[in-house]
Amino acid sequence: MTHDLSTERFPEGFAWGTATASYQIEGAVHEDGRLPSVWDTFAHTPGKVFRNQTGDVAADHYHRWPEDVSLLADLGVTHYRFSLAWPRIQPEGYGPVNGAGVDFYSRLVDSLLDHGITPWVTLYHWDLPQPLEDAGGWPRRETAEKFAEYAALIHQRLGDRVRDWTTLNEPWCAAFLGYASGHHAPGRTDGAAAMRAAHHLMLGHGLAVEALRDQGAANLGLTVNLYPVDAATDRDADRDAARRIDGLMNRLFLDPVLRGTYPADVLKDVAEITGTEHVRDGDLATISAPLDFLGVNYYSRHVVRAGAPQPGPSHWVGSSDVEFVKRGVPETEMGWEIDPDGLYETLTRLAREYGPLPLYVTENGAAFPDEVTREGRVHDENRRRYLEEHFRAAHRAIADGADLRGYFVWTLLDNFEWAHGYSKRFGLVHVDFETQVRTLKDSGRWFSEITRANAL
Ligand code: PNW
Repeated sequence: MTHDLSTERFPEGFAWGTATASYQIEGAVHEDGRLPSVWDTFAHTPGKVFRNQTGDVAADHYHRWPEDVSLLADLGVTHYRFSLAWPRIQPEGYGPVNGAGVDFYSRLVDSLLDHGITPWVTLYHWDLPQPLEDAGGWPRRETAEKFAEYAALIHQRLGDRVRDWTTLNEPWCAAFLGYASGHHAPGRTDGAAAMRAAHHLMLGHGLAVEALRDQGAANLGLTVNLYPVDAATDRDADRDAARRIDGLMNRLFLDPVLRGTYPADVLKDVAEITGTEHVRDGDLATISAPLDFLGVNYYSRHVVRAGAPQPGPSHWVGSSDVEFVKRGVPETEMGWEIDPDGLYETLTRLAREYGPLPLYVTENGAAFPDEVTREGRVHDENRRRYLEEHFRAAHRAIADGADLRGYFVWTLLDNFEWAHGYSKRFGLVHVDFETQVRTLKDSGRWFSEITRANAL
């Protein structure tokens, strides 16, 4: 299906939003019964995060949420994607609901609805309750079952007002940064454990979808982070490196959900590291239960070549030899090359290879080192241009058949950027972490024109 779009209009009813994650913005880690997640433990372990910074206070959203909802209203968004902190809702990861924790999200949802903003809830954005990690974490099958119980419990409390649910954010990061390279919490460095974690994350997704469908949930999806992967040269070895990275990054998550199979070539690549004993009969049927949409987080492209295997932990399980090549194009502060065509390729590839499926860009954005001027402005033309180029790429993808229904900018507020602490600023709103003063950046002002016009 192709849409008849004039050059700058988006389809009628297109969702425009911003996205956030609980641990990155909330702070208030000890309040109202919340217990530690793996990210509290990790951030408080010396040497894991830039300058040993933590999410203890973050952007203090737990206390400042009314102001943040006003900012969303200023931005003119139709939707707001945020995640729930599992350790607020079930502090130990199992057992009864913590009412005070649920109340926080319940008030937030009510306020969003009062402002005409649709709440778009992510159930898991990496803050696993620490007791579940102590019991084995995602490499252990029971964690998937616990996740589905949590999903069912919170849906009972919010499902009367929240219609749109995403199970997991970026299972690739949770599995491979968390358990293989150890760059993210819980910081384990065991490739076999990471492969089991990947499967149990997908199983948790499937079990949660089953549980929410039983309760009549309307709009269910999964968010994955995807990259086009190119070989640096036509050499066979480099093309094979591209196949392997595409396998681990993209197909290992897309195929089970959208095709009900694991990519055979990836299982073969990792066979010496781990078998498939942890994949039980029926798991893939659970994982591939039909979805209402796929969420795509897009930041950059990978260009790779084969090299020599590297000693030490790698998040590329079985492919530590692969080298990531820079092409010399402009980068964001993360060192990620700016590549809007990659978003077009990602969205059209999904439509072409995985069939018709409603898509949402659930994250896209850029880190740049922003400063507030004496006049109280943040002139972030680089971020504005980054967003405009990516919006244009998305628009082209729609014109060429991708069923893209919405776009969430990462992110509303400058926040705790995981292992980079507060050193990377992705927000449309600047946060002074000394005073917690919020300042709408120029990119945010510009975005508010886009959301209102539904056009570029
Ligand atoms: C995503 N990588 O994380 C997350 O969903 C956000 O919480 C995060 O703030 C945002 O992107 C910006 O980083 C990623 O190393 C973290 O490839 C790391 C990677 C990709 C995504």
